[in-house]
Amino acid sequence: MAENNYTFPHTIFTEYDKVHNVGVFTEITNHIYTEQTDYQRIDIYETPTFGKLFSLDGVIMTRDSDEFVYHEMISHVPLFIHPDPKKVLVIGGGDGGTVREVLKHDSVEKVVLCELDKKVVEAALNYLPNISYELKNPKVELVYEDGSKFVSQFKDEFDAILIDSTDPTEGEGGLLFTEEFYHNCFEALKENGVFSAQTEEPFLKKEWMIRAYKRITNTFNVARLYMGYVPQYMPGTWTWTFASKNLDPIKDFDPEKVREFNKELKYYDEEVHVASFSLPVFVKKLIS
Ligand code: AAT
Repeated sequence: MAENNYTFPHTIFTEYDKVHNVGVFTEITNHIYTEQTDYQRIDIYETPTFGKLFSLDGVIMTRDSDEFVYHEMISHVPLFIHPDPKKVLVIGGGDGGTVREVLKHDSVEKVVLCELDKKVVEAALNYLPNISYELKNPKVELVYEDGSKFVSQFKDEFDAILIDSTDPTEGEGGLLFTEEFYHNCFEALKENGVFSAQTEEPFLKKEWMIRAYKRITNTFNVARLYMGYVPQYMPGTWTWTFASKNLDPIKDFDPEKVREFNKELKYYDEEVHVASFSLPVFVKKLIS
């Protein structure tokens, strides 16, 4: 008889979706940090398989092993469409992964990061150095407030706005999924402005994906949903929506610019850019 070598791990992290009664779990070797802030509970764990794992209210936000997928896709898809992005606003994303990717574009002179919860930035700086290290870059300005309020004070200010938010059902994330918010982002963008927002996924969260996509479509002249494989977010695929005042994510895309890019990328390239806008049949139906 085959020997069963499996021993149940002593300590496990569980993310449980109470609406659908499904979840994921992973062994943890160390609970590095925990804090209940004014907004949410932050936890950072060490795991043997995925490196550091950062969760908010028990939901995985990012982890070392595969954070590059989400952060590259939310940043490079819009930034390679803009002819010369100089001033970028990131809303949410206090871990710093999106800011790190944005700063790979040498044209960028300033990144404003508007994160609701200062404690997320502090925890990331202390415990997630691989993700957060560019938050100390002098080009970065850190603002701690609700991004939906912050963005409403600008007009024709930014070349790109990236919405790296929690799910709309978590904490204050819902404030970053309203049509009014998307409209204020539109107003805050310059003429050639580009935009990208995380817009949930088509298996468990299709209602929110459709809602977010439709609201962005109602607001911007150009809006296109794109997809990627993001194993850290159950069930494993994710979507973002590219939007702009006039630039098209395919017609205005120059693959040569990506081929000439001299920074290391692990997921995004000129082929992935184009492919990510080719949606599976059921997703096309959902958003049609
Ligand atoms: N970079 C991947 C990590 C995140 S975390 C999203 C961040 O958005 C959190 O730090 C949260 O504090 C911040 N946030 C939430 N609401 C607001 C708001 N109204 N204004 C500014 N920041 C906000 C994204 C994870 C995606 C999860 C997908 N399942």
